[in-house]
Amino acid sequence: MRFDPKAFKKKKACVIGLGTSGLAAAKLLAKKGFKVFGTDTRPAKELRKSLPRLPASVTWEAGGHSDRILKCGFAVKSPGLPPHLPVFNKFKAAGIPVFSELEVALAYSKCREIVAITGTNGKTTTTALTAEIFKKAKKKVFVCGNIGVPISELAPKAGARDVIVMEASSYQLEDSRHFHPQAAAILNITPDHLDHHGSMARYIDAKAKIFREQSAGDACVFNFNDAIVVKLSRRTRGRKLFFASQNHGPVHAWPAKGKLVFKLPGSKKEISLTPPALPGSHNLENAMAAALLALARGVKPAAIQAAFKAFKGVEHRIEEAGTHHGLRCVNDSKATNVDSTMVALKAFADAADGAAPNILLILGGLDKGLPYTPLKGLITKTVKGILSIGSAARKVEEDLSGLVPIFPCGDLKTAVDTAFRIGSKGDVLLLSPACASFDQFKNFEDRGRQFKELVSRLG
Ligand code: UMA
Ligand code: ADP
Repeated sequence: MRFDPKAFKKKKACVIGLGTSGLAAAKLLAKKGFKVFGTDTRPAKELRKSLPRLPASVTWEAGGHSDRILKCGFAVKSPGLPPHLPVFNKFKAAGIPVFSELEVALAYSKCREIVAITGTNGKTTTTALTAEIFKKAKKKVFVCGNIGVPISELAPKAGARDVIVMEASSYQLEDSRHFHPQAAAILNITPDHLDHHGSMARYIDAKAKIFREQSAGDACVFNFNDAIVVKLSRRTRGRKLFFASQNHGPVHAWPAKGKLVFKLPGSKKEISLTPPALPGSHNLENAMAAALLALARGVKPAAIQAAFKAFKGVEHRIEEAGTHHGLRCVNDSKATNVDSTMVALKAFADAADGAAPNILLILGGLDKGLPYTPLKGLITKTVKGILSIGSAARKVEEDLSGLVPIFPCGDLKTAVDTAFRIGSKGDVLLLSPACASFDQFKNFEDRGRQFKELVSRLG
């Protein structure tokens, strides 16, 4: 069932989860005249602190989801809640429809141009760059979604001629049945969030929802070097656009001689652009995806080139944090899984061009249940010492033993201290932890900012 506000007029709305997106959805629905009941598992004391002033028509409960939820006509699900929670069985048994926050938000948007980006890694960077391109093309751009700004907050403000550039997580996509972006991209798919989705097949199916409602007039950008993504591309009805690391097969974007080359289907003309000045071949992929999305929507190459030139990357993604105490410090706190740490090490390996390993790597945090062993090859090539932190430290030490010296540090401050003690001039101190942050920090941003503060203070 599609969320049709008129069909639920005078019904009470239940918002499940009062985090960033639930709160925005509650405010939106209250503004649209609904009585809203919010429910959250966090204790009232904690919740009260994080709830800004809510409209009077919003009531809420804390500490769990009681049967009061069943007095509502429909429910809105926050993206992070796993779909197998008992609360959703209750709604199902009572015949109460549950909608995703994304679809409720878009039901109130006039916007006719939605550009959505998903993938296991690279979503935020590609979303930010895509938004920059549309801005250079003189469009009014609304950037929202998993990037940190709830869709409910921004999408209703976008007009018919504006562009919504959305970072779409697998959580947001999984609950969406009618999501229809005019241009979409799937950057890559590797195992992640399997605890939430239950299996790799379900994770892939969630990602596939980004193009499920597309038709021939729409475009979907795929990574030709990712076997899972290529297989998935066979399921789209939209126009397929592929980017790849080389010009082979049916590809529409590839790097060549320091440039990015684009050739759209049906066009004989090649467009050659200078890529953004960002580290690593993964950022070339992000740039190709962003440009293909824009080209598919008719943006002129000059606007793309201007955005490429201006784009400086996003905080916490292989971000230079200054040279302190002779060590070049790099904050890659957003590397919250093994794949993204591999990507960072590969970027350093490519730039080092065979030079001796000089990275002191801070690894660890909250474990995500996958092995660290895939890092072995790149660690041998690039890393001279591992500084282990967080609750995953023991597993990191076991999985990576015997390669390079490992310094069990426990926490970030000790890791930074140790690096300044053991490091030599010209070494790189890299925070690219391959783990979530929630064991010792509020989130990855908090971890990254603490790292930057520590290196500048202690160094
Ligand atoms: N909660 C319940 N019942 C439960 C479990 C949780 O009530 O059984 C409550 C929690 O106590 C909390 C709320 O639900 O108050 C959390 O909701 P949520 O997990 O949907 O998170 P939000 O704060 O709404 O933030 C979400 C995204 N978070 C997740 O999907 C986990 C944010 O992405 C996003 O920026 C925000 O919406 C705005 O769109 C963050 C994220 O970590 C960055 N995303 C994952 C990732 O990138 O890997 C997917
Ligand atoms: P996401 O929003 O999907 O987490 P980000 O743009 O925030 O992606 O990047 C997070 C991390 O993922 C980066 O620090 C980098 O290590 C890695 N990464 C970025 N882009 C790519 C890509 N295209 N392919 C693989 N890994 C990437």
